Amino acid sequence: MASQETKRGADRPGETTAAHVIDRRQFLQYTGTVLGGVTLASAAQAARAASHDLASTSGRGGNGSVATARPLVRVAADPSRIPPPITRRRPAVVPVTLEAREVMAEIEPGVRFRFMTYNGQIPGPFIRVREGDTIDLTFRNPRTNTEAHNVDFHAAMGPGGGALATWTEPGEEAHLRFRASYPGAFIYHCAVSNMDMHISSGMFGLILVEPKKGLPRVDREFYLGQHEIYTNKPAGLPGEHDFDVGAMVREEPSYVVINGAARGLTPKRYGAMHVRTGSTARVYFVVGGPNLSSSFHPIGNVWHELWPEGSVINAPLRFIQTYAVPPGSTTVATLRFPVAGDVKLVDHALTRVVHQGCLAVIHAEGAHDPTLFQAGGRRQL
Ligand SMILES: [Cu+2]
Repeated sequence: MASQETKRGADRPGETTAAHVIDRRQFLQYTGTVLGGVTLASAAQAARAASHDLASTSGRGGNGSVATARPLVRVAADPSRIPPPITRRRPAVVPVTLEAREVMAEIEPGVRFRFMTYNGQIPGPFIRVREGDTIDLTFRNPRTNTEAHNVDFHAAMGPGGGALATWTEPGEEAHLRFRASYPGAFIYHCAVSNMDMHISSGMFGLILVEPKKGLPRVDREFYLGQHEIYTNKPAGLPGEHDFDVGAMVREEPSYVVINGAARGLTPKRYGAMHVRTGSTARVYFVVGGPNLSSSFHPIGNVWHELWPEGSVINAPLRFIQTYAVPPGSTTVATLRFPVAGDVKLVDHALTRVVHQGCLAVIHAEGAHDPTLFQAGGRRQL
């Protein structure tokens, strides 16, 4: 198998051609939540309207940080960018290259943040191997970085999951070989001394170790990762946000995001995921944290099968509405789409959806049986 080094999704234009653009009101209707009183987000919106500190005028970052005159990269991983299911029946040595990249990008339009990533994307590249394979990892920390980085694989049996073996300063490269001796979907993450900050800045991803007999066939697969970002300004306030260690210690994030971007995988930003009615999809979901669990829920649907902890070797749970996924873990779950329309993937701690950006959309297109679901219209009383 060829190297699984994933090309940077960061500087691709993204899927911005979605047909359905929602405004904030629709967004709130979608999530079934109504704002009352003055909120953090609405205050931030007012501040945004009043502010002249727009990203487009930049060149002067806050607190002496980098200028942003050049276009900002996209860190949100393409949820469809997953290596195909493995068909071979013998173990292989799988070369994998991960590179730590510290990049300035937007959490939401106008809000800049210095992310730390694997290969420029959040979550990091989806690594797919088969039980019994050997991962031959090259880990690079380019000279242009400012921090030490490494990788702790929960799929690796050995000290630190490889954290010490891969610990590199800027300008260094390290190598690690390990055998994927047990199946499942596992997180990998940075594990240097201030690992909580590095994970909160984006350094986590998922490695799938397929069981020897493979996984059930599905029509589509999607790759999503949730984590929280602790910044020194309220969510939505334009300009550059710096990392706020105090907020992290208090566990009070500004943002809780899916794939590194506030409402990133929605029609209004990089685009929704798309499926056909009658199809099936498998979702690989990793929670980086570093501190918050996700109450993972598909609005207007149900997890038809769900493998807790990504333990795909076990029998799945059936028809699960909301499932808790702790930091440092994963879940694998399937959806079916008998009805056309949007399925919104959220953390059902809904403040994180309304005020902190935790939303991704799967849009199902096609015909469906109206006896299963049909809106009856509305009228004035
Ligand atoms: Cu790191």
